[in-house]
Formats: sequence, structure tokens, C-alpha cells
Amino acid sequence: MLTLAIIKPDALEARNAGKILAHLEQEGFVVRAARLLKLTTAQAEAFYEVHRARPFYRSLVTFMTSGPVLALALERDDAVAHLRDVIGATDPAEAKPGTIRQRYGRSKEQNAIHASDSPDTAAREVAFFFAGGELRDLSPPR
Ligand code: FUP
Repeated sequence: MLTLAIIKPDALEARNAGKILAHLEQEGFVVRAARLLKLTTAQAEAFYEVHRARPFYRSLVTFMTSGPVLALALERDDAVAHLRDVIGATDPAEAKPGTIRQRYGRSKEQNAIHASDSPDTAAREVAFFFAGGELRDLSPPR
């Protein structure tokens, strides 16, 4: 199954993208699609629509549009749940040792990586960044 990860602007700025990608590959994820882009405000607002009423929403949108992001469609058995385990808690200070957010996150907002939180969300979020054709026949050899 597929899930969506986003390596966030803080991690790209710190040049941690390669280490994070290596960590994901070590965990058995296969990159099925990747896109480096700078989100527009409208895109970031739409992506985080579910959080629109939250106090952190505007700041989150500003942060997510502050620099490029690397969107990744990742495949693995039990991909959604496994990726959530690998990234750790939202707040890097509370994330378990060895998780990506514990290693590379700066704060609850600048927490290095996004991961879809359910299979339904994953399907929607993969489609947000990638057209079906971009995911077809792109699996690396196994
Ligand atoms: P997560 O699924 O772990 O990314 O966490 P949420 O869906 O609850 O939050 C989405 C993003 O909003 C987080 F990655 C960072 C940001 N956020 C804050 O900036 N402050 C908060 O108190 C909670 C979330």
C-alpha cells in the first residue's frame, strides 16, 4: 500500500533530506513518486484544511510555504501505520528516540516530516501531489 510523506521546509533548509530518505529506505519503504515543489498559500491551506479552525493553522501555512518541500509517495506493507511509527510524535520533544522527528525536528511546528494518518487520508494526500499516471510502472526493481 501507498502513503504520503512530505519532507518539510525546515529539513530541506538543514540539508537533512538525504538522511531522512535513507532512514525511510532502511525501514523498507520504496519511493514510488517524488516531487520537489514550493507550495502556494492556497495549496498549503487546502492540504491542511482539516486544521483550519485550529490556532496554529495560519502559522503552519506560513511555515509550509516558507521554502521547498519534498513530497514522496511511499510503498510498503502496512505503510500508513508503519510510517507514523517511524516519524514519531508531532512534538519532537515527545517523539521516541531514533524517530525522524526526534532526530531532525526543531519544534512542534517545524517537525521535519509529514505522514498521512489513515488509509483514507493517504489516498487523498497521494492524489493531492501525484496523478495516477505518475505512480504507474515506476517501482524500482526489487
Ligand atoms: P501530525 O499528524 O503528527 O503531523 O499532527 P497534526 O495532524 O495534529 O498536525 C499537523 C501539523 O500541524 C503538525 F505536523 C505541525 C502542526 N502543529 C502545530 O504547529 N502545532 C500544534 O500544536 C499541532 C500541530
